[in-house]
Amino acid sequence: MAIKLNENPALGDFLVIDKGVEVGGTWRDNTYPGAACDVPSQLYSFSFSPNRDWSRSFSPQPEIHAYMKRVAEEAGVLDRFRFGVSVESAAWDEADNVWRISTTAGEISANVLVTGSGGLSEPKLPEIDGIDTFAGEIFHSARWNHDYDLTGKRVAIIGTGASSIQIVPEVAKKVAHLDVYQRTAPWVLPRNDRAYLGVEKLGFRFVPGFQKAYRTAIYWALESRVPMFTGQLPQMRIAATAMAKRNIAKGITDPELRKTVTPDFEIGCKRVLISNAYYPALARDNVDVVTDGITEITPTGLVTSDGTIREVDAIIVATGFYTTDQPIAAHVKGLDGRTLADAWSEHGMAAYKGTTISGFPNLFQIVGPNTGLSHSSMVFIIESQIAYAISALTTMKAKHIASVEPLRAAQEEWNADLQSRMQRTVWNSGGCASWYLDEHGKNTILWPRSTFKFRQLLSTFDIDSYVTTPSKEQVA
Ligand code: N01
Repeated sequence: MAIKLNENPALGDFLVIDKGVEVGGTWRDNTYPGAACDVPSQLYSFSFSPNRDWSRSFSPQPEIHAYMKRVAEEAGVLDRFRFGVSVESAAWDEADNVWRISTTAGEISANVLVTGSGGLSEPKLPEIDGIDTFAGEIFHSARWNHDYDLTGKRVAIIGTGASSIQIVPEVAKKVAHLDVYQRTAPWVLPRNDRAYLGVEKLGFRFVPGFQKAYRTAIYWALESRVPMFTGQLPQMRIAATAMAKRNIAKGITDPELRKTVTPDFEIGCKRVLISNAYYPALARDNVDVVTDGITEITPTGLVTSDGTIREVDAIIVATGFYTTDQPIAAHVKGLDGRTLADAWSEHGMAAYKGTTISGFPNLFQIVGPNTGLSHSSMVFIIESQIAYAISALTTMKAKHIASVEPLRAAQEEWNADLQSRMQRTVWNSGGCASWYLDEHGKNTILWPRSTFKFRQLLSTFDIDSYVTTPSKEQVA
């Protein structure tokens, strides 16, 4: 967003507030051993800034973070960032058509507010009795304590999601013993990860069009999987399930353990994970998979429902993030002083085109409600939303408009269509609980159509779907 605003100076001045110490978001915060992207590298980069230097087909976290820092630096936008500053509140001032924003570094006002605060940014800790009393080392996967050496320690990891399955193989190699607390077994497909060949790297760098063609091929390969999730081609799930079961059989020989890690819901219902190292790690002598629920944590260990106490030196909490209750929502106040959290309290998160929200003029959300993907790169969605916001700002400038707010009817129509499509997706009907569903069982996270449809629907700012206020000079 900063780069695109910088490319359009006529749209006005801008400032980026980030509570972190540098750019990178999730790739700055998630530094756990084994952290890597499960979306192919070529697609996990900005279309306007291809990375010729990816070392592998799936990039490790340090490379992605370095790429992001380089892109921001080369675009010359870093001096617009204020790092280490948090937004405490942002309130829409209807009289002056500005956002009044309180930050930990003082007050500012802005005509337009864009939130890029992330869908998976606020760690969610499990509510387990006694967790605060644990006397050993305990940290969340997204707040890894690199000062604590796990070598030779007895360790527990809670959770078996995307973060955990990347952590387990790395940690298992160095600890004395690892207990993996599995509440729900995930489906895990093989990861076709490999180092790029020298000839490919040369191609990316020197052959015009090669990298773009490579990226396009990956885009369509991933896009072809949409019908598997959205219900048009559920048969695709049969092949995927068989592949996942082969992955279990390849990594684990013990029939009991194979059974323990075989999920009992339809593939795709939760995020499909990819790893070649996870199952072999679970099969190691120094690793146990624990499926009895954790009832209590004592100062020295974890107690499960069967009464067993397992003593450990450290607990890794890989229990995910606040997702359907967006952390920034309590801090953003729109018309009549209503917060986003208030607006969403009854029926869950909802927006127009995942980006703008009725009752919240001049607010744009990057990665807003129902923009998430389970099959492709979020960078594609993010770029679509940024283009939409830039188109809105351009329209506002050209037409001397001070504020835009989506019509309630337009927002309702958008969400009614979206939720009716959602009914036949595997996320809603596949027999699992996941972070895609809110407390009412409503999927307010994912986009239930193709990504090219999303891009098409957001290709230009559709002012007819908005309530607009003319700017003061226009009125005068
Ligand atoms: O979190 P999760 P994550 N007691 O919410 C379990 C992205 N990501 O950090 O399934 C016991 O998926 C919970 O169990 P259950 C990606 O989009 C991407 O792993 O709810 N267990 C689950 O097993 C991903 O989907 C990459 O029954 C408890 C786990 O904790 C998203 O981030 C890498 C529990 C949480 O899994 C989140 O992944 C990593 C409790 N009280 C992450 N509470 C890439 O490669 C929760 N659990 C790009």
